[in-house]
Amino acid sequence: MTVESTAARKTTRRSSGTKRTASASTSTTKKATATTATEPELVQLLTPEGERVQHPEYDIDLSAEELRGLYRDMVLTRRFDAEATALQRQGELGLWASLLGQEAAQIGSGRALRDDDYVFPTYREHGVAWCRGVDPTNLLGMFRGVNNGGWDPNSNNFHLYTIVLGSQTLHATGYAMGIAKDGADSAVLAYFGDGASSQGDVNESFVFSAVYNAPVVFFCQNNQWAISEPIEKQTRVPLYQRARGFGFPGVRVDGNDVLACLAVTRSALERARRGEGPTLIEAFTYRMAAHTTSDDPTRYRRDAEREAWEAKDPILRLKAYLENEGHADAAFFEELEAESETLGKHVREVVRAMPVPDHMAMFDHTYADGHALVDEERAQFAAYQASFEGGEAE
Ligand SMILES: Cc1ncc(C[n+]2csc(CCOP(=O)(O)OP(=O)(O)O)c2C)c(N)n1
Ligand SMILES: [Mg+2]
Repeated sequence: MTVESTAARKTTRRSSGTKRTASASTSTTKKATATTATEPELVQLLTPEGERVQHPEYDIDLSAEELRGLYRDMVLTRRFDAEATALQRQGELGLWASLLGQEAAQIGSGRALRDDDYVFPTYREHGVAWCRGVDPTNLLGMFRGVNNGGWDPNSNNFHLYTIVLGSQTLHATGYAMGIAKDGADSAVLAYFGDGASSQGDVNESFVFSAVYNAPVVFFCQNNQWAISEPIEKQTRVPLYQRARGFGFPGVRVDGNDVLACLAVTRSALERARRGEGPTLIEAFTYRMAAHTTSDDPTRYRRDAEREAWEAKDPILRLKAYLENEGHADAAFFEELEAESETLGKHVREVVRAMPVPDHMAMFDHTYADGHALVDEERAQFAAYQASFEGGEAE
C-alpha cells in the first residue's frame, strides 16, 4: 500500500458549517504552513452549531442512547474537573491539570477503545480515565500527594499518569510490539500533547512503531499551547502531516467534536488490529483553562483567543444536536444535572477525608539505600518547613 496521509486523501466537505469551522480552526497554523503545499484537512461530523455533517470516510451511525451516553460522559468529566480545580484552590490538592475544553477529544477517543486495548496517558487524561472506569478520586489522591499513582494499571488497562513528556509513547510502542508478538489482536492508544511532539522520545516511538508495524495509535491533543509556548513554536507543518515522513498515516480531527473523535480513533484502532501499523491522530482542540493551577495564562495569551474557542465548545454543540433532533428531553438534562451534583459532592467528601500528605516521605523513596545529596535536601526542606512554625514566615 502506498503510504499517504489519510487526511490528505479527503477533499469533500459537505456543509458550509464544516467549511467555516475548518478555516477558523486552522487559522492558528496558517502562518506555520508556509513550507508545505498541503492545506490542513479537518475531519468533522458535528459543527460548532450542532449541525450533523457527513464525511465520506469516517461517518458513524450512533443511536440516541449512545449519543446521550457521550454527552453524559463529557458533562460528568467537566464537573469532576471543575470540582478538582476548586479543591486545589481550597488547599486540598497540591496541583491540578484541568482538561477543560478537551472533553470531546478524550471521551470520543476513550469510548473508541475495547476493554482489551491498553492506554498510555499523560497527566491530563481525566476523561479517558473516566472511560476506562478508573475511580476519579484515585486521580485526586495523586494530585494531593497521598499516593504515587493510585490505581493498578492492569485493572483497567490504563497506565499510570506520566509527567515526563513523551516518554509514554515509547512505553506504548514497546507494549504494542509485545502484544503483537503474543498474537493478541488488541491495540494500544498513546496520548501526548503538541508540546511533547517536539520530544525525541515521541519521534523515536514513531520510527520504531512504523518499522515494526506496531499496533499503536498516537493521539496528539493539539490544545494550541505547551504551558506558555504556542503551537507555532513546535512545528512548521500541521502536526498530523509529520506522520507521512515516518511512513504511516496522519489525520487531523476536530478535537471539539466527540463524534468525529470517536469515529477517527475507532478506525485507527481497527487498522492497528488488522496489523497495518500505527496512525497519528491530531485532535485539534483548545486548552480553555490554565496549564495547571500553578499557571497564569493571562501573562501570555489574549482573552479573545479563548473566547473564539468558547464558541466551539464540545459540550454545547452536542447538546444543541440532541435537542434539535429530539434525542434528549428536559428530564434527561435535569437528571444529569442532579447526577453531576452528586458526583461533585462525592469527590469533595472523599478528598477531604484523605490524609494530609507527609511531605518528608518523598525523600524516602528516591534511592533504595539513601544518598548523601538526598540527605542534604531532606535537611534543607525540614529547615524550610520548620521556618513556618510559630507564626507567619518571612
Ligand atoms: C521531558 C519534560 N520536559 C519538560 C517538562 C515540563 N513540562 C510539563 S508540561 C509541559 C508542557 C507540555 O505541553 P503539551 O505537550 O502541549 O501538553 P499539554 O500540557 O498542553 O496538555 C512542560 C514543558 C516535563 N514534564 N517533561
Ligand atoms: Mg499542549
